[in-house]
Amino acid sequence: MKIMNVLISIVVLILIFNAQTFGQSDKTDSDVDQQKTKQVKLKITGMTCGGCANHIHRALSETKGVVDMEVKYPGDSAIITYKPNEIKFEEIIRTIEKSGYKAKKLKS
Ligand SMILES: [Cu+2]
Repeated sequence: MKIMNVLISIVVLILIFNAQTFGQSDKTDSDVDQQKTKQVKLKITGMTCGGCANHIHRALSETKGVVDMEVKYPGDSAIITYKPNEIKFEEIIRTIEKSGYKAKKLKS
């Protein structure tokens, strides 16, 4: 029974240690937030209702490196703010295509 207690303490210690390292990496993430972002305008095709816009919005908001997004329906366009050091423009396009729509860059 004593061994069980020791084991549990070790597991708890490991958990606390991991939580702290995660906390630290969060800090460095917010440092990255200070870095410059890029904004791109996209023409999106294939949206047929507001739900489609929500669908794309959700896919993008779950994508690392995408800071802000505005998907317009009607209007069939999107304005994406992203961190070029975390995500490539092509990956954003691919994310939208994976959701079932087509996207291409609009001249700004
Ligand atoms: Cu729809």
